[in-house]
Order: sequence, then structure tokens, then C-alpha cells
Amino acid sequence: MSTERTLVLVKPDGVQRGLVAEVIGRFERRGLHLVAMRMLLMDRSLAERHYAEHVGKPFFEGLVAFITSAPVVAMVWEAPGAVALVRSVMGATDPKNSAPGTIRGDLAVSIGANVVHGSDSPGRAVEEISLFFEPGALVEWTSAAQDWVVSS
Ligand code: IDP
Ligand code: MG
Repeated sequence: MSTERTLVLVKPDGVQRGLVAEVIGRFERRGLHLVAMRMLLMDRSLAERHYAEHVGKPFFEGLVAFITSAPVVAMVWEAPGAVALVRSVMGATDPKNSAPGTIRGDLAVSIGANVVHGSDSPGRAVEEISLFFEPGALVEWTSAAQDWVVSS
């Protein structure tokens, strides 16, 4: 399976509840590589582009109000099949249906405040990453040297 990158947001509720490290830790322990991260307050324009597929739905205005209400942490995670992997670690959209062991299944009760966002397809991942990050902001992982020293 080819290496993929996907966008993850820790939503405002996750940041406010102090769950940023918990979310990062779950993806790290699963084995994905973190290749970009920033904290920001999303504005309406970015929210509309990020959630373009939901424009016109009954919950859209509430979703935009929520996601722009306080800072989010945006990240890019990399792994073979990263899009589906991240979705499985996140759990189902509605916490009523999220399996225990998933982020939403362990940490959320509300479909509106469900802690995390993850891209839903490889194509959408490319688009969403470009909304939040310049290409140069994504790092390449390299093997850490075993015996490096800092010279004085
Ligand atoms: P996802 O976040 O699992 O990809 P989407 O269907 O893309 O789920 O919906 C985006 C976000 O909009 C959800 O995470 C959730 O917070 C919110 N949302 C989705 N459906 C509803 C709904 O029926 N009522 C209220 N909020 C919803
Ligand atoms: Mg979605």
C-alpha cells in the first residue's frame, strides 16, 4: 500500500479539554508519522472551504460556528493507507456509534463536539492539507543517526 498523508484537526472541544497530547499520542503509538502541525483559529472562509461538502445541510451553520469558536490544532499524518487508518483510530462520526478504543468512542458524547476531524478520502486529504499548510511546511522523515554528537 502506498504512503499517504491525511489531515487531522483536534477540534475546539478537544483543545479546550486538554486532549491534544492524547490525540497525538494515539496516532504516534499506532505508528503514523507526524509531518506537519500548527495551531490556529479558523475563520469562516477557511471553515466553508474545509467543510464544503456540508454546505446547505441543517447542521452546517452550527458546525461552522463551532469550528471557528476557539483554536484548533491542525496536523498532517503519514503512513501507508493513512486516510483509512486515521478514520479507524478516530471512530464513527456519532459517538453513539463509535467503538470503545477509538478516540470518539473513548472521549466524546456529542456528534457536534466529537474531538477530531480526519479527511475522508485520499483526494480530499490532498485538498484539505493544502487549505492548512504550504507545501514547504511538510517535513520529510529521515533515519536518526545512532551515534551523533554535538561538538562544542
Ligand atoms: P466526520 O467528521 O466523521 O468526517 P462528517 O459527516 O464529515 O463527519 O461531518 C463533519 C462534522 O459535522 C462531524 O464530525 C460532526 O461534528 C458534524 N456533524 C455531522 N453530522 C451531523 C449531524 O447530523 N448533526 C450535527 N452535527 C453533525
Ligand atoms: Mg468528514
